[in-house]
Amino acid sequence: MIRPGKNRVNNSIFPAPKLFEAGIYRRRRKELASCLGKGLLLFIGNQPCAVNYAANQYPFRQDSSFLYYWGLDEPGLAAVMDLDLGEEILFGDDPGLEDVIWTGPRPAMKEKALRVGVEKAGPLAGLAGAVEKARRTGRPVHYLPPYRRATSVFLADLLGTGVARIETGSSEDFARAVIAQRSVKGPEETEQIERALELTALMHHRAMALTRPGIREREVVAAMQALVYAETEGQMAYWPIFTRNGQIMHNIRHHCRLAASDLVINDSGAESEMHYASDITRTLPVSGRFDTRQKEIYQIVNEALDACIASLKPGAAFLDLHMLAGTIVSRGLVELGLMKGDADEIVGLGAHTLFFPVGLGHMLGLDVHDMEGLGEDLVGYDSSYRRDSRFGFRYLRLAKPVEKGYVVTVEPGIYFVEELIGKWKEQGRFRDFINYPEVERWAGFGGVRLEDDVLVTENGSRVLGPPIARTITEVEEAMAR
Ligand SMILES: [Mn+2]
Repeated sequence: MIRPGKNRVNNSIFPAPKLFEAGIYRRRRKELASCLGKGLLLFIGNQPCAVNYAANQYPFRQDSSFLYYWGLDEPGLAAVMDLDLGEEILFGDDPGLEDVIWTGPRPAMKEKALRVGVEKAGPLAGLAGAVEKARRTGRPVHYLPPYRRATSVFLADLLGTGVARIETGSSEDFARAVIAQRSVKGPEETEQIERALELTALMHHRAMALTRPGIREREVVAAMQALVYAETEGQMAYWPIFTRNGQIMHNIRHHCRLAASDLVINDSGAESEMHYASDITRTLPVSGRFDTRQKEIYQIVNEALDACIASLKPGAAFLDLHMLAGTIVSRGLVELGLMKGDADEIVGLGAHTLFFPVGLGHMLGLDVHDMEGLGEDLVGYDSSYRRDSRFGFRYLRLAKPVEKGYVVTVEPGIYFVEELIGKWKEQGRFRDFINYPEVERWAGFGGVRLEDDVLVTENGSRVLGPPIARTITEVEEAMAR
């Protein structure tokens, strides 16, 4: 359990390498090789990313698939797996004296390669030769879809083609094999996610204690960021959402001052030291006590979250859980007089998407939307679950059945998006199911979202990480602290 300020300190010039034991990376690569037939698998690590000029850089974030198979968390690396020769080579440059002067000493490539179970290492300039040799003998060169333009340009130079061709020419078989493997988390990975969640629990409880009328959103965000940096020197897993305008799904502005009547959505998570993400949402009454309306909506969302977690097990289609959440939301809104009619009929037609227009959740791992860069449909859909193009369904990131070892987020919500309500009312959309005059009386309510991170187990599921106040009583108690 993380206690603030009690983490280990290492005063040598080198930070301690944050790696799993070499055997884990070796096993992962062996399994990948056995899934794919012939040719060369090319892995391009991320490069430094300039803010406003080359030497002023964003904090470095390694590519997640590179981290998964090769572990090394620094810029300027690439790797190949030669499936025909059974050979693995890591490419990267040893630091020269100038590098040492500016950025300090670093271990040699050879030494770093051994830490992740790779015997051959060479300078980055050698990569072109390895690729050229494979292509001369007519063997295919596979790479994963690039999501940074710098990687596309690097690949275009390497393969002697244009950026546009690079961006459409990645290997789907390679991506599918990586997704199959990364979807099922090993115990070393769920442990990392739980470490991120320990920090996230501290963040959320700190936010609960700080949130009060008159405070600015960014003050609370700053307190959460301070915790993450002090404990891991790392980053949050994504830019935090902390807003009184929680009806805006990805509202990353923090400029507002909170008032007693507001609800505030806190959707924020930390990265573990080895870059595994957490993704937690809580909704707080700024006054410290939920009023009647806030309680009513909150209870529905909380019930939907409990029901979906209880139904999560191997073989359960995530789309069915999404529909279950929609049914509970609809039933609750009918009871409150905001909707009319039968909950199953409402969900079948999609009328509830006025209040719940987004998906129930997504995969979680090294990326907060895990593996989304490899192809959202490849991650969340399969041959029997195709993306539904209707409004309110097309945003679903995950629909297919889950398997043991998957880690997913479950994040139902109820949102009052005034522009959407206005448009639907004007069109008379689902007027048999939506009580528009009543809905309009809730203008300015905002939104409620609750989100936990859940591991699919042998027979069911387990909510990962330490408990984070979620019931009405727990949240009110945490806010009173
Ligand atoms: Mn999420």
